[in-house]
Amino acid sequence: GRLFVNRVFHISANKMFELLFTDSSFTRRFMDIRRISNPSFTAWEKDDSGNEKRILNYAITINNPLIGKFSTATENQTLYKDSREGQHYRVDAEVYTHDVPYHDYFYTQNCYYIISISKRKCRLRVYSDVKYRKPTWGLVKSFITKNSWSGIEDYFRQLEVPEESPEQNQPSLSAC
Ligand code: YK8
Repeated sequence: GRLFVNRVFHISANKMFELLFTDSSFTRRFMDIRRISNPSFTAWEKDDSGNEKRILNYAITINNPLIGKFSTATENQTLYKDSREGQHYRVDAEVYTHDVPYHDYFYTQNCYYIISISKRKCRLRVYSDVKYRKPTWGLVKSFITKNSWSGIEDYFRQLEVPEESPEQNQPSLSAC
């Protein structure tokens, strides 16, 4: 995946997890700012492997003149069991956008890492990748990747303001 966010925040790891991955009025306002509407969440539920899963459905406003203004989306999130409350969390999210061209060809995978630095500080890292669900022609593939990357970049830009260790804030390629 590609590293889109790598930043230190002045809140605890616990708080960051709460803000991003629980259903609260704060989270709903946060989504609102991120142009996400009509969210519905299932609760976190343990599966057979011991990881926890939940499903989100929502509508997003899209900033791309090639596509319609809205799309519904489904996001499948997995909280890995090796996460330690207050210490580190890893959540993978598969985002399916249902109303964009070629929607049945691809989805986006986002990996979120929250790492505690101190009582009131944590680092957030987010890696994204475009994944293909079936064989896709070169031309279509480059069309999808190009539009996906620019959309994801646009979306995460607001979180990518360098604050500390600026040398680590450059987007780069790395394993997800
Ligand atoms: C989540 C990735 C691609 C998609 C979009 C699709 C272009 C289709 C290209 C055609 C619109 C909230 C994005 C950006 C919509 C928003 C998604 C969000 C930001 C013409 C071939 C939604 C994180 C997330 C992941 C993937 C994003 C989509 O929390 O370009």
